[in-house]
Amino acid sequence: MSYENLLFEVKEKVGWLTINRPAKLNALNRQTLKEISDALEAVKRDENIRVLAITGAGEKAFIAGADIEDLAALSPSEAYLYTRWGQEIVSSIENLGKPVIAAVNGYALGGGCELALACHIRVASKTARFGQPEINLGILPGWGGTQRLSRLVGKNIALEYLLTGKMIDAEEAYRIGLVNNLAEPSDLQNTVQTLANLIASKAPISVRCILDSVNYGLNAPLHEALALEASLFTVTRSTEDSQEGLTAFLQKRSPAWKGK
Ligand code: CO8
Repeated sequence: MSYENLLFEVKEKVGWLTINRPAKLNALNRQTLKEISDALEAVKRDENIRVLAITGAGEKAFIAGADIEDLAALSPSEAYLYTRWGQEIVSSIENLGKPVIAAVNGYALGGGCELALACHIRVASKTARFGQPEINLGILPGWGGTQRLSRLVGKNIALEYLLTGKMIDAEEAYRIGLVNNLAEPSDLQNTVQTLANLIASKAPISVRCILDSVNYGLNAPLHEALALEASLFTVTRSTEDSQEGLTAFLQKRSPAWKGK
């Protein structure tokens, strides 16, 4: 598939989706959002891709937010529909059914921070800067930022950043648990590829069930989440791969996964 504002390549079993509008700091306009949505569908269907990594083109930005020119032209009813559409696309990252890692190579602001928040893991370059500056535009983060940032770093810390619009540098992002890990800018892609390869080497159905257990379980009361976990445990235990994994351990050899 060819895109106007995205680059896509597969390295080993890892898909790399690069937002490619560097002259606009990879801001998300309608065309880019549509292409992200199409690319996610393609990744979901492609059995050769086990993990998706998302990054931004150029050295300056991951994604500097929704395209402000687009936002300025919206009527109130269009704004509602645009917010909901963006939320659906961002949520489809969280619900892709495959692990998604944000390789945050620079500014991750507004909708760019929100997109990173919907990824399952975030690795940032030491030069990355996060933030929800919507307050400075007289709006609010409408692609999940008020919810996912609060759930990830806690209500008090999230509110400080949401209410001030202050940028969060990479060290601070690491300190508050917004990112999993930091890398030197020149080493970011390798770091993410290594992490993604490690996940891609695991039993595929276990990977999927762990994602589902955490994703859906965290939004449920604990007793329901534990019941879900037990059901998914039983799903994994019914796979050929679980028989292989348990046997391989006992035979002191590496397992060979089939994804069955
Ligand atoms: N939208 C459109 N264009 C942008 C954006 C953006 N979000 N960010 C940067 N650009 C453009 C600039 O306009 C400029 O274009 P041009 O060269 O044509 O003038 C180019 O990118 C380079 O940017 P700067 O010259 O500003 O670069 P600096 O290094 O001086 O500054 C900053 C970098 C600090 C990142 C600065 O560009 C900035 O503040 N950008 C805006 C950040 C922002 O406010 N993001 C939040 C946007 S709102 C949002 O994301 C809401 C999400 C929910 C939407 C709900 C839908 C209804």
